[in-house]
Amino acid sequence: MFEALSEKLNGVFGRLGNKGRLTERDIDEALREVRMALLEADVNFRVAREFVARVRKEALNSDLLKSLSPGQQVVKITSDALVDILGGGVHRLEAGGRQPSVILMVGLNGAGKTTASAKLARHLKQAGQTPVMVAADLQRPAAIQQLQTLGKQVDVAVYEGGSARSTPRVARDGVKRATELNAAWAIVDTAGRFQVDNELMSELEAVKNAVSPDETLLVVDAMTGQEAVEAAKQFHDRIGLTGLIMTKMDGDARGGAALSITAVTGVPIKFIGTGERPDALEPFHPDRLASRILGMGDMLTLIDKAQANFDRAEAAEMEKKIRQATFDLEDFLGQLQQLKQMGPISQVLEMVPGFSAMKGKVSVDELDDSHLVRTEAIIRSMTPEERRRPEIIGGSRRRRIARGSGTTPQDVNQLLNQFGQMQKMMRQMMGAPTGKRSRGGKRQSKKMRRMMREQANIFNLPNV
Ligand SMILES: Nc1nc2c(ncn2[C@@H]2O[C@H](COP(=O)(O)OP(=O)(O)OP(=O)(O)O)[C@@H](O)[C@H]2O)c(=O)[nH]1
Ligand SMILES: [Mg+2]
Repeated sequence: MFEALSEKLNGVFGRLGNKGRLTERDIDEALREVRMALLEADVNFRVAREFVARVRKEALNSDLLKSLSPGQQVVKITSDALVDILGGGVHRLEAGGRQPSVILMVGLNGAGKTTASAKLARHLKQAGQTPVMVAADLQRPAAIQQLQTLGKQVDVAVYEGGSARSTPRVARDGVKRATELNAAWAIVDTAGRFQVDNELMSELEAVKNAVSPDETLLVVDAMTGQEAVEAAKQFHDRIGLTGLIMTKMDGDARGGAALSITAVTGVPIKFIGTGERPDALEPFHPDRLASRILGMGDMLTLIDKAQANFDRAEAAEMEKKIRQATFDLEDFLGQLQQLKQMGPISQVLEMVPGFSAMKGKVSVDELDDSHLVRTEAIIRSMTPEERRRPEIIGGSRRRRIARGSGTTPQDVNQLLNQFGQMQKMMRQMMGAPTGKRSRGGKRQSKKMRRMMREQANIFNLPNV
């Protein structure tokens, strides 16, 4: 997401930061580049123009030109402006005053409505609330079945209207069913169209009148760029939206739609979709995205993800093992699996501050998912005894493991060496006896140890 924009902005601000003091001309030059970068990212031209004008005004009004770290202040002003155009704070789902609260999902064909319905259902369920999904797409023959399959995956009840042919009727009956089931939420999935047309809008108006939704969420495909923005304007004018779900952010390198849509329509993005699976949904945090774009990383989302995926008790157990230096390859395998659950490693790493600047300097081969898969295959080909005591692995065992995992004895060797180093590192950072004592004194090493431990807790994997 936002790779090109992020890279360009980092370049501009990097050059600016290298200058001691700034002149008005320096700022204008930088902002011209910022504007170009925004336009290349497919940001709506009016939004780009207003954005740059605001940053310029604030930069010149501040004491920036006299300050000693003007570059940093420009970044701060830009970051605040980005947060604003992205919608300010987090916009949560608003429950209505009755049971169930109704969410109406609308959008063009293929935007991701049905997938997003299931993702939302899962999200609500994880928050301890009971959702019911209502299959009110009577256009596409397979739509009901698609929702039912997803319902099974996320373990959420799906209402379907049988032979009923009236969409408002099915929607209303579905909400009634949700009431009977004592559900807190009813999520109504509707049919899409290839473009915004009168027929679609009339149908949605009728559904809206039938169920009086608390939330009317437009699902838009980030990859369609300014078309998504245009569609959002039309939907909002006609039926009134309370929020947006921007899907396929994982496939959208430019990010223009996300950066323009709220500024153009006034409707906030509530969630973003970052993959096809039901767990690939994130509440939208403008501040985190802004810092991600400006290359400041996104530790908060990473921590959220880590917390959602990691079991506290298990993490404590791991820490103990690391501290006592009994962390073995079996544990390592468990860690790899948890890491994989957080999403593609490239996406996870993108959130680490400074990683965008590091990109290209680190060997990608060491970071991509295929490396994880290979590592996993090697460990899986070991016997439990070998996983516990890798030191017993000699030449013939090595060859057997390589054969079993479709790798080479060198690969196995490499993994064992890396693991050995990792164990050594863990012992050092957890303060287990290493025989040596650094000259830096107690205070520093204590602080360092705490920092490392915190990091190890976040990743639950010390060598990333
Ligand atoms: N990569 C990626 N794919 C997504 C995302 N959301 C949905 N998709 C995919 O987009 C395609 C269309 O998704 P649907 O949920 O069926 O879209 P829809 O809006 O319900 O489509 P219609 O009912 O035909 O209008 C599917 O292949 C989904 O897997 C996302 O966030 N990322
Ligand atoms: Mg659908």
